[in-house]
Amino acid sequence: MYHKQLKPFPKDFLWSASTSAYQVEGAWNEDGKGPSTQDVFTPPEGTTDFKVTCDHYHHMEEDVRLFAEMGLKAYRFSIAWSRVIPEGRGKVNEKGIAFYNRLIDELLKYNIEPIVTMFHFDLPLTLAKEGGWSKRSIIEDYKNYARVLFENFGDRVKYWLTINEQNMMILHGGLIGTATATGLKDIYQQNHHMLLAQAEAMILCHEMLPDAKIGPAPNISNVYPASNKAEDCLAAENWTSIRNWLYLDAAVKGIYNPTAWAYLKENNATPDIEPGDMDILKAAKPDFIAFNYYNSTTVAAADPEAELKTDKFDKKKVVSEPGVYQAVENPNFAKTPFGWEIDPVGFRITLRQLYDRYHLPLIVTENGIGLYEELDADGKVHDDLRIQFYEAHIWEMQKAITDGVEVFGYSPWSAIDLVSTHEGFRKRYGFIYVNRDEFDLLDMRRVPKDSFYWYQQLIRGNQIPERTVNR
Ligand code: BGP
Repeated sequence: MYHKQLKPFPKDFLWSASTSAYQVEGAWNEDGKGPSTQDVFTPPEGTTDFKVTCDHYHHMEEDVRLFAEMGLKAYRFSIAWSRVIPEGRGKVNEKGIAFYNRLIDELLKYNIEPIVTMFHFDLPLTLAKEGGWSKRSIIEDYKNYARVLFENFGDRVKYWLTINEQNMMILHGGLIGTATATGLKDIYQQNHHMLLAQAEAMILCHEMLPDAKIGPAPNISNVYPASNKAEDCLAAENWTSIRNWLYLDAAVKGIYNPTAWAYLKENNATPDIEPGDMDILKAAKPDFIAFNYYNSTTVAAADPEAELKTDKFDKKKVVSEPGVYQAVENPNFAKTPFGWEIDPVGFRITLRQLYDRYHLPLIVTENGIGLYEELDADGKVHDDLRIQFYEAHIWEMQKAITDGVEVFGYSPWSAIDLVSTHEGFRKRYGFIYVNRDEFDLLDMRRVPKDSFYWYQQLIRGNQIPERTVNR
């Protein structure tokens, strides 16, 4: 739909930026922090680990000062479960609590709203060794962890995100270092436990913090059929249910999506559901949906007799399931230097699909472009591609708002350069450059990129700055 005039962004729109604890903090074994699964994850050869990253733990005040200079209205970060409760359950680490207290206070000093992800890919290793999300007792562990967070930070944190990208952990856990499953049945049992843990946290949050808001944070993307053939359209429906709605139907409506359930049945992978489980899912009501969007997906029908296919670069990533869907490239899109398709219109479509389906306010908790970058001869970083990427996506978000979608915040990835899930420090996402290489830590100097000043201007004016690029 073409609009002659776009609605302005709401006055109190949360212009934000995102990070996650294990990708940004470093200090992996300092001040009583227990190890997490990410601390023992072996990255692909030639890729750095998460032990230091951009050392935000030791640069926190300086980083927050820069976030304030950029004009951020909010900052989305995650709390490392094993920094707060080193073994995942039991003893609380006061120094961990103290760090997040300082971070939250520092943000509030500059009127930056903290948005907290409670769990972002870094399960305490002790729990993982016991079976992690496969064990039902983890629901109680997560609930107790949630209680510790609400007790300690609930007086200042109003926005809570339960679990980052649960769907990516279930679908691509090998790639992002979270997989511990022994098969499809086990992975969907883990998924069921995560859904229950999330539901318990939402219920507890509403009991303990009546003024706070809480919601899930999956990765959602719209799925195109490769052609207008009915079979391709059906494959797109299949994949949409398995990739998107399975997670949100459970989080919002407290039900298992029927198509996804049929897929699980077909694969003998339905989770064991105990009496009362579905009541817990139903009783939990999110206040909003947070979602991460990087790109769309395109799929074709997949012959039931065909073989299951994995990604040519990553054998752990399934890209085709016989009889269900087959991922294909979409020739209509340009790609990032890391091969991710760029689809801003798909972002608008995704926003609309989510709002149409669930009628809940939305916040975008990740969106961004990974680039190879270095300091230019003038000591700066001219990241015009990133500005173009954001401009195009924010423009489409404004169109979605004009379409009637309720969006209350945008938190791109990432506030500052950090370590990517599996492609190291060379894949930079930040508004702020950090002067280190893949393995050489150099001086860790912070240098605002051109996009930093562009975003600053956007936030000040609450609108996309005028530029000469062709929209
Ligand atoms: C999301 C994760 C983030 C982040 C981002 C970019 O899936 O929530 O943790 O890293 O993707 O992905 P990558 O780091 O693989 O480029």
